Amino acid sequence: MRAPRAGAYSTKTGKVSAGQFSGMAAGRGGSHRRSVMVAAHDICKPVMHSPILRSSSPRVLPLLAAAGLSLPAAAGSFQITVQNLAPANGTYLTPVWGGFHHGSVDLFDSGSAASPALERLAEDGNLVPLRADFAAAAPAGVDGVAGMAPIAPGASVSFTVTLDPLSADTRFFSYASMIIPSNDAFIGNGNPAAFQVFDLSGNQLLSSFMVSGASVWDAGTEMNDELPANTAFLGQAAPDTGVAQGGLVGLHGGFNMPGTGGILDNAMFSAANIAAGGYQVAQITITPVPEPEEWAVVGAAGLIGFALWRRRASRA
Ligand SMILES: [Ca+2]
Ligand SMILES: [Ca+2]
Repeated sequence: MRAPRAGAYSTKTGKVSAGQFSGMAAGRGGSHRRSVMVAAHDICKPVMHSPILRSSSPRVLPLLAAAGLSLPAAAGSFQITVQNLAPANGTYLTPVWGGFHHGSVDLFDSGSAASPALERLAEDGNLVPLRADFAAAAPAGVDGVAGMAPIAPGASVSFTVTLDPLSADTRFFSYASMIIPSNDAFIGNGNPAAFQVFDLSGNQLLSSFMVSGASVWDAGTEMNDELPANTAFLGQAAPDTGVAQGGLVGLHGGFNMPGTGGILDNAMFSAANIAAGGYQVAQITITPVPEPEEWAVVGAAGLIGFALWRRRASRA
């Protein structure tokens, strides 16, 4: 048991107010940088897209490609959406952090002790220290948080950022979120280069990936006793409550067996067995958002296409 700290994530009722999370998401500043280590589980089934329309704005590519037109690369808005893929009575997620960076922002290494910031994320869903570390490690990076409260199975949340696809400062993506309920389970990529979103020409390489139950991490900072009083989203009443583990970050491997009074014995989480075959935790998508003027271009392109189609149809 450690002393409670402010910025908590937990209640006796299993409900958390939006205010607690919006506060957590706000902080930046501090310092943190660690070595790079690649783990196969960091990659979590990326869906790679072949380069599309070189020298074209990714914001309007799908529609312009259909119309046979292209625009020069430019900065624009991108929406990052997180869907909780857990089944009913499965795991929830704390608000999901996502950051775009230069490729060497290292959140953690499997087999090494968690940073203080990762511990706060994994035990309480507190993103303030992690965002501070990110700001220090990637001063020209861009980040945001999806969701303001626990994200239920089936729910989708998102945030929007402005990115320059040609910038080396925001070419790579990292993410992190706590699995709830749990002592210190989380999802995230320890390999900073696991998710390259743009190539050197600004083409979008990655638009979506899934996170499976088999790739859930244990921060190694808190014993997995799953006692309600120690477990966020069950009965934990204050942050940083639990039995210190003193371990290393590693794959979680699943909750305690049913019948032991743990998470899976709670009716609300009877289907939260992350170790079950095929269990999916989340899907994360990164989608360009057309600007209003681009919709006008797209609309014009559609009219041109329609006119060409009519001309061809009338000749037939
Ligand atoms: Ca643990
Ligand atoms: Ca705890």
